[in-house]
Amino acid sequence: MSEASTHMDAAQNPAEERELTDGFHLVIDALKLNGVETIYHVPGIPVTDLGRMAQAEGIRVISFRHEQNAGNAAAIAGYLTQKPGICLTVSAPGFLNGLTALANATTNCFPMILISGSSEREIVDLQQGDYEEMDQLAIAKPLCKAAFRVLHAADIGIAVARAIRAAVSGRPGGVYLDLPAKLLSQVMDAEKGAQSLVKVIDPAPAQIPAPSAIKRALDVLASAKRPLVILGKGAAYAQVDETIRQFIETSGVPFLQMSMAKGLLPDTHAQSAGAARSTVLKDADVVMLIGARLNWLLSHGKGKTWGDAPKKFIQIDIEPKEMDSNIEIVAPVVGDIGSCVSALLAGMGSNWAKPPADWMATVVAKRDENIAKMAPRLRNNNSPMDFHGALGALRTVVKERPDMILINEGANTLDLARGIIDMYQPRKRLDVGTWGVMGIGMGYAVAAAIETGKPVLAVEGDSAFGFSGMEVETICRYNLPVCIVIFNNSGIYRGTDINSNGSDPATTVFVRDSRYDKMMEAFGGVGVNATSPDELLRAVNAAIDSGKPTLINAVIDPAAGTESGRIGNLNPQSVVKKK
Ligand SMILES: Cc1ncc(C[n+]2csc(CCOP(=O)(O)OP(=O)(O)O)c2C)c(N)n1
Ligand SMILES: [Mg+2]
Repeated sequence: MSEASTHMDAAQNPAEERELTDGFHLVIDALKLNGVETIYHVPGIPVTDLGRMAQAEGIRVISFRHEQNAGNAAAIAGYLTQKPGICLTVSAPGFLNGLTALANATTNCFPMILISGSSEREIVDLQQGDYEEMDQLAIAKPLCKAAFRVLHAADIGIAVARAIRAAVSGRPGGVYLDLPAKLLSQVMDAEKGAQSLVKVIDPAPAQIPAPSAIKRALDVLASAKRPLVILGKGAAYAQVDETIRQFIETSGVPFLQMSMAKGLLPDTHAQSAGAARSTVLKDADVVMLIGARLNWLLSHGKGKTWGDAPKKFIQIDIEPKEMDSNIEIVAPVVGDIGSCVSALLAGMGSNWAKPPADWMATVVAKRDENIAKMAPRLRNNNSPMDFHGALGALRTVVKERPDMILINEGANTLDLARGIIDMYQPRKRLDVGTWGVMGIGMGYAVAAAIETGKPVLAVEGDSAFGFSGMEVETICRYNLPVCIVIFNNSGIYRGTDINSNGSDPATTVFVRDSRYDKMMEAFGGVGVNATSPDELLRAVNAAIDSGKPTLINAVIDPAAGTESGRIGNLNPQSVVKKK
């Protein structure tokens, strides 16, 4: 086209003289302005071009095989970085697939934003049967911290800002952002569009605890004869590792770390009561919870687990409603973990009296006794392996490579790994979290590798792995340094159940002698079949040294596990069940 004709076209259509932008670009610009570097995604109508354009504009867009895994990746990215992880999905079914991850993120207090495309509002609201019709906003609302829909391109900037602030401020959680298809192609003046964007200032403001609450907490702590501190993943999320270490060491109090808090202080720390859990829960007289909730994982703060000795609870949490959720909290401290722990530390001064020496001595004696009892079981080289032998090998690998990220899901595979594998650095253990949900494995593995650049070891029950297993292709496609170890005991809990009525296999058993390692080979990764702890150890070390995507099929005795791992007591019992 000649210059003259271009000029003439523009004259006939004055809109072309202005620079224009559209919904697609405003979403991308708003995310970039707020430091979003990665989007976890599955393409399709109406967001395929949004993903493409985001990639073209320099955002890393990781394309998954299922939205639940993309959502889990976004959630754990949020946990690791304190910035909301972004998951981008298509409408209705894609949205619902991502929603499980959003709900799980909210339950675990991970900041995440699920952005889903949606169908034509007018048709959806009249229920006239649009392509992938669904009132997504209404469905998302009860399952997340906040949910927003944007109808005008000029509102995209403020909507993204609100979503970010809602996700990370106060107690973090999931946020849903609904983008109808029409919005993405809406056009507006580029300059006005740029002016409409909002960079969120101080997205998670410090929340300073009241001095009186700090004094009350310290008075209770000082009065204790057998104090205990419990660190939860909220404490790990806060990234104030050094302040927490100073607080623990100045206080002289033994501590327990909840599953994902393991490694906040090394599990081998002199004050760690990890291997004396049941003793300290029963015998402590004052318990200080830091970023840990008194939910089912701590038996709601009452009952047999906590023994008969009267107890006082101090709780530090950013969410005031957490206090007294299950039992009375005598010293609630509301604020962000960093501000609260700093204030406690300042209030303790330099002459803080450590708890009576006989308490720490009792804890240490019990802990060391339990560790010594366990040691020989971890050194067995049985084939097929039992859980202890296999985990003994992995324990060594983690000890030698403390900055590696460990992902863990399953039942026996989870509960035993949690107890056996010591962690040495904060935020290195990522697992099933508050819900005990299966299916986080590969999503977490992908995001952990991408967000941290560290090698990832995913220790997976064979059932647990199945929930997200197709993402081994994603791991190979992006060539991520992920080593998956599948504890293959041919089933859920065990591989030995028998159906008492008919020829179908029992509900908890899988195909015997299956070879998950072949799945990895199908996509160009390395597959290994390991039948002894020694073989397993060698294979994991080789995988991590090479940085190549690797899947190790660890052959575990099908009879080795127990029903539901360590939480079999939660199963309801039938009085009429035939034995
Ligand atoms: C989404 C979801 N579905 C089902 C369950 C119930 N569940 C708990 S553990 C588990 C699998 C346990 O088997 P496996 O991963 O092989 O571990 P193992 O005990 O055999 O080591 C299942 C299905 C769950 N926790 N989450
Ligand atoms: Mg299993």
